[in-house]
Amino acid sequence: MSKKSHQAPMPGKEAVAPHLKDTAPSDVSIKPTPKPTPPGQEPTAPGSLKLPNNTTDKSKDLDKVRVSGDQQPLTTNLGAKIADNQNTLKVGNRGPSLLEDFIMQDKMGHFDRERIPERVVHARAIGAHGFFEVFESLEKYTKADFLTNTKIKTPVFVRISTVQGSRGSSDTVRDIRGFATKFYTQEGNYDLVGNDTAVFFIQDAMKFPDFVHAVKPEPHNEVPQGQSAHDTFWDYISLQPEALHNVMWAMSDRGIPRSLSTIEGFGIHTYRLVNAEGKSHFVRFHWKPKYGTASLLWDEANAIMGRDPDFHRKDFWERIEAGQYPEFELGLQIIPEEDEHKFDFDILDPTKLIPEALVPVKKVGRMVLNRNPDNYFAETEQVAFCPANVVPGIDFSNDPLLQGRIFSYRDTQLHRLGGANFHQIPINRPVCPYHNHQRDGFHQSEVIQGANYEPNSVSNNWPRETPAAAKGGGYESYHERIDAQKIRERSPSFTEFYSHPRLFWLSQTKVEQDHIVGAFSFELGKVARRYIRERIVDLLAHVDHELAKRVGANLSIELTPEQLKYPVPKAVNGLEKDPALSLYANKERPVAASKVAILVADGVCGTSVGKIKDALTKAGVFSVVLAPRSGMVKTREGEQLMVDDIIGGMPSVLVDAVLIPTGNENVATLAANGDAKHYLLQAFKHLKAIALQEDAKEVFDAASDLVEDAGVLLNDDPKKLVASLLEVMKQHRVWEREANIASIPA
Ligand code: HDE
Repeated sequence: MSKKSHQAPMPGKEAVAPHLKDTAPSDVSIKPTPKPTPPGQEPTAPGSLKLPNNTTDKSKDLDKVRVSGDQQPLTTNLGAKIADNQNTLKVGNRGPSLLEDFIMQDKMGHFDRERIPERVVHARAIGAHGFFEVFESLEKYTKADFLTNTKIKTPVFVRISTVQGSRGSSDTVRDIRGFATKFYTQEGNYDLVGNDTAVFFIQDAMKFPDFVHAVKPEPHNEVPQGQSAHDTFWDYISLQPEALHNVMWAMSDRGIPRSLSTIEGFGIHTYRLVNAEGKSHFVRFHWKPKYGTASLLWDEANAIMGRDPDFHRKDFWERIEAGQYPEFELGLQIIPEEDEHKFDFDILDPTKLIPEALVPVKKVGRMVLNRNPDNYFAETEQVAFCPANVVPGIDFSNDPLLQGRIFSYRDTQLHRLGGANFHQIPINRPVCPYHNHQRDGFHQSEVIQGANYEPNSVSNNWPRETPAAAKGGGYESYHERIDAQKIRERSPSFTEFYSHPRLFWLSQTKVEQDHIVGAFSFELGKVARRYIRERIVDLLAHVDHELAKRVGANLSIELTPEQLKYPVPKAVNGLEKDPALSLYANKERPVAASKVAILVADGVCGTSVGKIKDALTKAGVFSVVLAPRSGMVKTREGEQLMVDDIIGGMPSVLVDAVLIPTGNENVATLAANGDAKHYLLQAFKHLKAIALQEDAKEVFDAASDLVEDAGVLLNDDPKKLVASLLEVMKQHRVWEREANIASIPA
């Protein structure tokens, strides 16, 4: 190599000795605006600065530890001001470096310890603050203050997660979503740690590590990330028929939600509510989304993984910033003790759901998530949920999965958060006082005064026990009478595995069933060992012959005569179908917080764009203006129109519908633009509504292979066009189109 090619570029004097002058100017004028910000229109900033009216006891508590470096000198962690943050201390400007450089050690030593162990499951998530309020007192069932006092708004922090993938995995993978809520009540923290499926994969906590090992990336090559489509997962499932019910849910559209605000949540286990008289009712918890249930299509979910792996995170963040707060109603299925054995299954079995058609869900309160965290690590990463965190009035059942969880979560936090004082981390601290004689440990951050044992007389025996009481008393476990032998055994009442998956399957609409068949076929197609595929098809044959035949056909597996004779499972308590298990049966959903792309180019009718945007905003729908180039386009009226992104930058998989306004030049440009034509092809293929104003139909025609149907809307009047678009969007997708899209090349 010639000497010349080795020559480093000669830096100027300023670059060799960069100092404060080279860093950002002190007058950093870009500040978060104290008003809602529609998606893509302003820089996203920490939400809590934006809306001072969403204050709760928890946000006030966090205010005490919020730190801002605004207008402050840069210092070491111990407060010494730093004069040079660019250069290590060296012997001469060409080194070597000196051990004495405490500033470098302070900075690097902290950096080297920035990571903590990620959660073994549920590593990737969004977090949000908000409040919960109960509609009317539930004192008939529980003495819990936050469920009986209608005057209070209980602060909450919610974390919604995927299960399999690590922290950096994609949002739209096919997976279960975790749905964990921490209620900061005046009687202590109550954690409802649930999922977006009504059931779980296994019946006993003992099996959890095996199940998780099987679903996680395989041990030899750590593949695949964020996916269950691999051998070890399906091997495990094929050997554990109890898992089949939850697998059905995961293979359904619920496995790929459109938004984390359009999922249902479930506490899964049966719990107990205990009232002031000590009477107990069994209960199952539900979260019902205000924005309805909606999912992605598999092809769309796959495309989003590449186009925007943070899709769900951004969507949730944007909804909160824009004031379209994710909201969920708390629902209870209450079962009197005397009805415990009324069902064909055991209500302690977490792989079985209690059909809503048998026990209706009583809506008892609502939770509004109206505030984004300020710091992902401090809040969403460090929050520590635990099903053992209960308050008086809420108790456990003997579900053997739940019993194991009561141990595992605290144990995992001790490891993950580095010691016994993780309850002092601000996001975990209760908002009510807490005192005891526990002391010391790593990172003790309180200076506790007084006696550290009990009973004591040196501090007059404070803090003292509080006797259990109807109100404000100490926690008292439910006095359940149990007369049994100590034994390691599964209850025979847990051993029927097929009637619940069948109920789920039969309750789906036709398109949902098609998607389930597609999902099984896709996942099993990735399983290299053919005998595992065959075992799963065999399991499916126990659920429903038709389902097994259809999945088998896609894998070239034919059912044997014996398999075709498998008896049809009994209907659950005589119930063949429950529409509550379908996402789309008889359900219209609110369109608010959906996103519509408006495709424009130079020459677009600016007046129409204005009217279209106004009509969408009025309905609470977000709009994004996309053009062949960033910045601005020139309207037909000669004005500048602000563009949110380029067409290829926000492909149709990231929006719910597309609209093209009129304008000769605009239409001609888009009709000749490959990105615009692909936009329509893909939107059409993904069953989205397409709205075209006047001559914009030419763009649709230019994207050949498309045929007009009920989801292709034409109108000259921008307001009427938007009105018809919103009507179609209530159905979420143009479902009847699905039969006609196989040949669309998108
Ligand atoms: Fe979890 N689970 N789990 N799980 N789980 C964890 O706790 C565990 C189960 C759920 O956003 C871990 O902090 C065992 C059912 C959610 O921080 C860990 C068993 C349900 C989250 C753990 C189960 C869940 C977790 C990992 C079987 C739905 C995320 C890190 C006995 C009702 C919470 C952590 C968050 C997290 C253990 C089964 C939901 C290891 C042993 C059933 C939503 O402790």
